[in-house]
Amino acid sequence: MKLIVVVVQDKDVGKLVDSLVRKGHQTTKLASTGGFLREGNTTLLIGVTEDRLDDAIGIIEKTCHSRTQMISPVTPPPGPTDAYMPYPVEVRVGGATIFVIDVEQFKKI
Ligand code: 2BA
Repeated sequence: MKLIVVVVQDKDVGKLVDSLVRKGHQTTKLASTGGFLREGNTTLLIGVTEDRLDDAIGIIEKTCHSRTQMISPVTPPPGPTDAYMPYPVEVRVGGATIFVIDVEQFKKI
């Protein structure tokens, strides 16, 4: 048994959960916040048997898209600030950040 922990953009999550459930994968959806952008994203927990792992990851790969986002630095850099000109920086936010963890025990009571 494996546990997939996947961080995805909110824009992709509806379609992703639909596709996973349609293929019989059970999921738990958690609201999360990225440490860098400090914006909402979604973390899914997906428990799968090993023979179904590739199928679940394939669905994630097919459904989640990376996008670029502009962010404006709000904090001036350390040191003299006279010449500080905050300008937007482009950040590429991934389609999905996937962790696969071995599950020692799985029980439903
Ligand atoms: P955030 O932490 O909000 O990061 C959003 C995007 O900002 C990242 O996309 C990356 O392109 C960029 N970024 C993050 N830290 C950066 C830094 N120190 N300098 C420059 N750019 C930086 P992704 O890498 O696709 O990550 C998307 C979200 O997945 C992250 O949102 C975070 O919530 C989660 N994540 C990514 N890597 C993780 C990790 N190793 N552990 C836990 N969560 C992770």
